[in-house]
Amino acid sequence: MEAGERMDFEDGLAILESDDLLALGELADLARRVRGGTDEVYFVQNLYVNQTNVCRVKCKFCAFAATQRQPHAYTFTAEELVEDVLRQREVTGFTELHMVNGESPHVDFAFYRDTITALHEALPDVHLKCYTASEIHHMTTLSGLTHEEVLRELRDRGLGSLPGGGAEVFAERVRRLVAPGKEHPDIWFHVHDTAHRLGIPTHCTILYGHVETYEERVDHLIRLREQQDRTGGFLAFIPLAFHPENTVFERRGWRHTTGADDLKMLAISRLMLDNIPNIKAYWIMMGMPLAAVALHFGANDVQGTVVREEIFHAAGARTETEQKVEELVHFVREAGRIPVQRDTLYNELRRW
Ligand code: V47
Repeated sequence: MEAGERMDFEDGLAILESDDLLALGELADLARRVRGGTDEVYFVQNLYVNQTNVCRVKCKFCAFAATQRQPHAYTFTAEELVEDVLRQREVTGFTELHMVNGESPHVDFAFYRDTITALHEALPDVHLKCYTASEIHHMTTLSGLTHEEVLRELRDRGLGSLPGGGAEVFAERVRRLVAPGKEHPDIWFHVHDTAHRLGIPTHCTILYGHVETYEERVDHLIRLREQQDRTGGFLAFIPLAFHPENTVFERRGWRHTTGADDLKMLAISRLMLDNIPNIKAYWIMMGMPLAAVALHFGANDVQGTVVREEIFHAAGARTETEQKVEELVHFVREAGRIPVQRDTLYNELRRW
């Protein structure tokens, strides 16, 4: 690794099979530094919103989705969404709007196009990080447009980047078990490939801690690394730990991932993804104390202020949903690192 050699599949497997957690942390931290990383840790001031939880896909890991007929189903119009976001803007500043939704079969492409137009008009300075690759693909099935046509149209109306969800685990065996209604992984990659070629940066994720094997985790990381070699448009990687509550897996007696597995996942991400500059310790998922440790296991970003979060909290997350800027600053300092507030594209806004 110090010689700059790329880790291969067997190396990845050996890392996941290792019990020496502290050595892995040290190795991942070293890899981060060897590739130019410093003591800086990034965060962004952002707001999470979900415009609809209505979803056709029925992924077994998801506790957020609803069918149109369920009493808790909701779909906000573009006007309602803008009104809500503007109200929130009076309470807290944010430079990024992060939006992920269900794949509602009851809307059309105009719904998405008009939403981006309205958000951009209302908040011209806010970066719109909206719609996973799965949602972009859903828009093509609703409209008959291609991925490129959908992305161009949304970009021209103000879309800034795509969040990294929908990746889950790329191995077909796993997808068939946990998300049989979801698009094929090749489609997920085609959306990101197209976005990168259109100058739209994106994020990427893995959802781990359910039915996947270590081999399938490593395969997932290698596929992302190969995509990044081709187009270079991934800004960051975020490992997402599976939360079982209110899913069928809870009824099967499944538990949350352990802290050790979360740290291992971050370390292997840093070690294998040598071409993705930023690895996020997602505090919503792991809580602040473990996220502080994660900063010594290869992570260099703690996502952001968030404010409201539904997907993980529907599935049993007990973490807060908001961290104030001062809290994030304090937290990064306590971990022995330098807090840097960034915009979505990792430009430095303020150093604390
Ligand atoms: O694809 C759903 C995950 C994703 C559960 O780009 C779950 O910065 C754990 O896109 N337990 C959607 N995970 C959210 C998403 C996202 C999240 C955080 C950061 C970013 C980013 C993007 O949420 C889904 C799925 O992988 N998810 N249900 C669950 N029960």
